[in-house]
Amino acid sequence: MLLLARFLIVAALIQAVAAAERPNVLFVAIDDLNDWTGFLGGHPQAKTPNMDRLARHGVNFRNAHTVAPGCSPSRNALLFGVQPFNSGLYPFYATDKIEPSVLDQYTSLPQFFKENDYRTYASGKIHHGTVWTYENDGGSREWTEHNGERLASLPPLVYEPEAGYVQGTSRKMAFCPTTSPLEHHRDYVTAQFGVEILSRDHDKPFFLAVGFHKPHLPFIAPKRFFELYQDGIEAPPIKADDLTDISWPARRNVRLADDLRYRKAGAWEDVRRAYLASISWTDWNVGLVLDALEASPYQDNTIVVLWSDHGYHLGEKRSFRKFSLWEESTRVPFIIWDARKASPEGRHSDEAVSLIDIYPTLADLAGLEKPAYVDGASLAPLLEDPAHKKTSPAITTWGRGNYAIRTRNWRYIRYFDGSEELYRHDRDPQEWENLSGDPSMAKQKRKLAAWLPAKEAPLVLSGKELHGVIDADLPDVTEFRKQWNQINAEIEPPLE
Ligand SMILES: [Ca+2]
Ligand SMILES: [Ca+2]
Repeated sequence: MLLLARFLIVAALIQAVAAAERPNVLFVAIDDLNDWTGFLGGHPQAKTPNMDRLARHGVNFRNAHTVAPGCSPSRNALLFGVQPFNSGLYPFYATDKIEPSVLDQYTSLPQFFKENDYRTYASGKIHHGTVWTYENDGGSREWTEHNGERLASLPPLVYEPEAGYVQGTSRKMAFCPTTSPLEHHRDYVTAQFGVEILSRDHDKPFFLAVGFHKPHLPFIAPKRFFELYQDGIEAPPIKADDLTDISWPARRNVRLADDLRYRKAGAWEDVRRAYLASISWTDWNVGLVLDALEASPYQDNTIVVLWSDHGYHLGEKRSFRKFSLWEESTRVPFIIWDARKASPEGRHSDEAVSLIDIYPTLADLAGLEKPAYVDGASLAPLLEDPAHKKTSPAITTWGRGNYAIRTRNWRYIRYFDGSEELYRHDRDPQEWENLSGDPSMAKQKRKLAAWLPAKEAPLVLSGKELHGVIDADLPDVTEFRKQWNQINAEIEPPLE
């Protein structure tokens, strides 16, 4: 009996020590950042010294992909740890309007840490919409008050077809410097919140989420970040007739009207400059938080994970923004730095990984058991040894029935109607030549297609918002084809 009691005391002590030594998590979310960073090299002029430093310290996942190329489905998948084809959360949602029975099946990542005796804090954009699971939800909620941008002095300039820069009513399409004080920028306020949390004494491990809104539209940033890009801005490689070898559901993911508008206004260079300025501004804010971590007592016991919710097109495939199953949309910056372990600088992995892996990875690194339903796999073996080979691909979903399978060297896309694309990255990094019709590729295609989801959850209807896709639930292409050929008439002959 005495022995048992002693055993139980020792076991409880071991558990308490394990809890006390649990790592903190600094969770840095970025909105709409593609590979135009120093550490991914997607644009030769991009200046991101702070994120580059983090990438050197940690493991830089250079072939990382979003779960879904839109803010809402990407974040729902990442934060609830469930693939869209398992949850039915394919398009955008007003998260607070989703039938509670749907989300009750899942434990959001911050909630998971909270239930495991962490303090949880958040500022800025983490979920797309409201899901409150943080310590600072109650009380003053002071941080949420800063979510609106107070940019009184922002010139309301937008691009309009033919007119170029005009006075506009919508600020969403603004591409210009701001002149307001730093404190009026919500990303600065978000960073300051992170800095403040890192300066506190914590009695428990913490999960601190800081979510930056930039470089999401409007592309606005303080003037000094525009001044970093005064030279001519290099255009990404674009193939003129790139869209002739893909299907109509694929073309639906192109933003042809935006491309035409910027061509006519001669505006693409300004748009790209403003995007780069917004990236450097984001990087500067990330740097404030990283500096605070490095100056804090938590530096040696914190896991930093930095990710963007999806990539971005800036004219490639005649498209703008995200919402596609191609590399520009799916590839994301993704870095994990587990500061508990001394590691050589500059480690990276080129294995295809997915943001769905974040949940199981963080649970694993914190020594916690993930909920049974959680999709993805822990990346701990790759953090231990970045040369580790992975067998499973990264899967991206865009509408029910539309999937991209990305491996180290291949991208295979299949749309709900059976149409396909196949790209080989060592020879065609821009994904220009669709090889899916090549008979010699049949075996390769079969191998990749074996990873397509075997089952698809039905679309969740409650709370559904933007559903801008042609998929198994919105399959009709007739109207879209007509629109496309109208918009495109000046540039190309009609496509069948
Ligand atoms: Ca986004
Ligand atoms: Ca093509």
